[in-house]
Amino acid sequence: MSFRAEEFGLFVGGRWVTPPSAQRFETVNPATGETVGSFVVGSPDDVKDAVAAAHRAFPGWKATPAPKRGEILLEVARRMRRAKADLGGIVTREMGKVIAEGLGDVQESIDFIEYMAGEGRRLFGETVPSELRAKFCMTVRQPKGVVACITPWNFPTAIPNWKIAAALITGNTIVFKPASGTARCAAEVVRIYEESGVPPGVLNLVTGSGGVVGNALVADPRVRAISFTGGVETGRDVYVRGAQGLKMVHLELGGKNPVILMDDADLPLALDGVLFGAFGTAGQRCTATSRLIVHTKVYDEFLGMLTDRLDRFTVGDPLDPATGMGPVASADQEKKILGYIDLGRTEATLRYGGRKRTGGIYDRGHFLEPTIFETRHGTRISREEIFGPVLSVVRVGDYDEAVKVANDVDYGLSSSIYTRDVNRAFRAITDLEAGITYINAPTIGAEVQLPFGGIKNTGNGGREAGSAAIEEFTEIKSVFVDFSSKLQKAQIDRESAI
Ligand code: TXE
Repeated sequence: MSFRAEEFGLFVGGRWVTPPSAQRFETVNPATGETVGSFVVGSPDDVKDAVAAAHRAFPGWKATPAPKRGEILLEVARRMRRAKADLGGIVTREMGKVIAEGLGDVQESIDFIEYMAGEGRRLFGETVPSELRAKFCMTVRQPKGVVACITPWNFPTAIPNWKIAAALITGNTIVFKPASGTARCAAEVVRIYEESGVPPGVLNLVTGSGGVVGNALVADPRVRAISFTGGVETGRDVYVRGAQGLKMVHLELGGKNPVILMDDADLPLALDGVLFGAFGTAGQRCTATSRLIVHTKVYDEFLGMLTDRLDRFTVGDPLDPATGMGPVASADQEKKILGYIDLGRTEATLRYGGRKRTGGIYDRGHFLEPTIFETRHGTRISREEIFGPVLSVVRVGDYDEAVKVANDVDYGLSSSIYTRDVNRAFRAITDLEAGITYINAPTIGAEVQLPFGGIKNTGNGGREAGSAAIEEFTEIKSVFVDFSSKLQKAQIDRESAI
C-alpha cells in the first residue's frame, strides 16, 4: 500500500479546522523515524469550541431513534472494513505493532462497532410490577450528554472505538482527545465516522497535550462523563479533578498480569501462549503477560523451551509479516523500559535479552530484545507495570503459593492458569483477583462482547465493552405510569393480602 504523511486540523462541529495561530506537532514511525502526520496543538479555547459544538448537537442526536444511530454505526463498520488494510498499515507505522496486530486492532474496532450497532435495537430497560393497581413501572436508558473520550497509544483504533461507538449508540455527543503519539490513527477513525453520516458536532476531535487539552476537558462543566484509558497516575489525577465537577469518571488503567503454569500444564500450548502474551505488541498491552509463575517441577524444562524458542524469534520491520516483534512505540517508551531492565539487572537474574538492538535498520528505530528475568516475588520488576517486552519469571512450590504471588500486586486486570485439572481451573476462577481470567490461554485476547476491566489499581469499578459499555454511557430513568385516574399512594395505601 502507498503511504504518505498528511496534515490534519481539529474536527469541530463537523468541519476540519486549523485555528489561525495554531502550533503543530508530528507523529513519527517508531521503526524508521519517518513522519506519519502533522496535527494541531489544541488550546483551551479549542476545547471550549469543541464542547460547545457537542453541546449544541446533543438534543438532536438524543432525539434520533437508537436504531437509526445503529444504522450509521453499521455504515462506519462497513467503511472501516473496506479501509482495514490501509488503516492497519497506519497503526503499524505510527505505533510499531506488527502488521497482523495492526490489522487486529482495526478488526477489533469493526467487531465492536457492529456489536454496538445491534444495541441500537436493544438498549434494554426493565419492566417491574407495581405494588398498586392500574400502575405500570419501567426503566428507560438515557444518554449522559457530552462525554470526553481520552485514549492511549497502544490500541490506537480499538480503544477509541470502544468508547466512541458505545457513547454514540446511547445518544451521547463526544469530544475525543487521543494520545499524541497516535494522532493519525485517531484522525483516520474520525474521518470514517464523518464520511458515514455522523451529524456535525456529534463527534469532535481535539489533538494536543494531556496537560492542556485533557485538563480543559475534565474541567468543563458541560462535560458530564469522562472515559479514560491510560496510566495510573494520570487516571488518578483525572478522577480527582473530575470528582470536583461530580462527573462520572470511568478509568481503565494498568496491569501486572500473571500466567500461572502448573506441573500438569500442556507445556507446548503454554509456550505459544506465553510468547504471544508477553511479547505481542512488544509487551505494550494493559493485559500483557508480564509475570510467569511456574511450578518448580516444570520450571527448568519450561524456561529452556522458552529461551530456545526466543532464539528463533525475529525482532524487526513490523510491516514484514514474518516479524515476531516490532519496535516499542516511542523514544520515551524505550527509555522507560531500558530503565527497568537496568533495575532488573540489580535485583534479579537476567536470563534472556536485555539490550537495545543496534546496527542496520535497528539504528533508525526503537528496537529492544525480548527480555526475561528470573526473580523472586517482591522485586520492583515483578510488581510494577513496565509496559514493554520484559517478562519476570517466579518459581513456586504449589498452587496456593502461585495464587498468593499472583494476587500480591497493586493491579488486577487479567490473569491466566495453565492446568489440565478441571477442579483447579475452577478454583483459580474464584481465587485470582482480576477482572479477567483465562484458562489454558494467555492473558491477552479480549473479545468485544464481554466486559473488560479490572480491580484494585486497574480502575475504579466500571467495565468497558460487552453489555457493560451501555452502563458506562447511560443514565437510568425510573418511570411510573398511573392509569387508575386517582391518586394512589405507595407505601400508604394498603390492601389486605387476602
Ligand atoms: O499514558 P497517559 P501514556 C500506562 C503504561 C504507560 C503509561 C504512560 O504504563 O507506560 O501508562 O502512557 C492524556 N488530563 N498505559 O503516556 O499519560 C494523554 O494525552 C487529561 C496503560 O500514554 O496516562 C493520553 O491521551 N488527560 C494503558 C491519555 O491521557 C491527560 C495504555 C493517556 O496518557 C492528562 C497506555 C491530564 N492531565 C498506557 N495527561 C492501558 N492500561 O491500556 C495526559 N492525558
